[in-house]
Amino acid sequence: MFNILVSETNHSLLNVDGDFSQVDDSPYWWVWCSDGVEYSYSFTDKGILQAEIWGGGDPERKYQLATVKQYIGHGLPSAIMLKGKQINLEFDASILDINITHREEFLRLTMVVCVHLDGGKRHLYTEYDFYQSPNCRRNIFEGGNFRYYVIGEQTIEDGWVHYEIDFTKTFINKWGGPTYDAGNLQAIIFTIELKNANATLCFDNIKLLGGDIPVVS
Ligand SMILES: [Ca+2]
Repeated sequence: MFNILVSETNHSLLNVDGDFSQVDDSPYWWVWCSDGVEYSYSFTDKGILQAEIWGGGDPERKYQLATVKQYIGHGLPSAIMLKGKQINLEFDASILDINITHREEFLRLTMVVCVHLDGGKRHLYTEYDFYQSPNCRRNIFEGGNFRYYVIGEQTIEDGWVHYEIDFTKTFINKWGGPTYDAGNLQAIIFTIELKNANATLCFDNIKLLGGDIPVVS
């Protein structure tokens, strides 16, 4: 288990339906995939996203995307200003299937947190990878509006794996405190990046937890 969580007692749950217990989960979870990606999903008492693409797709792109996300007003509250807050993120993930037999494969399974700056003019993506394929590991670099952590090397055999992330600490490590204080959390996004690959990802018990940072006087 990846755990760099600060133990906090005053935190409250910020997101709705992280356990997929609603009769209709669609008001809280949104599925989006790149053109050319074949995909299917189901929301029962958990979320399942299956995605695949073989050949085709945009030759200029290293990979395509399949995503399931909660965003402001859609599973998340209407605003989450980061300044003065400590935020933790927890989730359970299970990889049901992977096929990366193609020589030109690319596959990455990651939980992404999107933060907006300047009223949405800039989007910063902090990504927590729990699976990277061999070609992905060779071809992944930080830069621009994207930083990442490797929080696991999960396999199908692992079954359900629980992750706990201190979002505040990990964000500040990558982007700095002033950027944190200027940001607002916009979305949490289960993401499959893929090319010439197939993956089926299962997820449950996603908890975005926030509390006030105690003021030291
Ligand atoms: Ca559940």
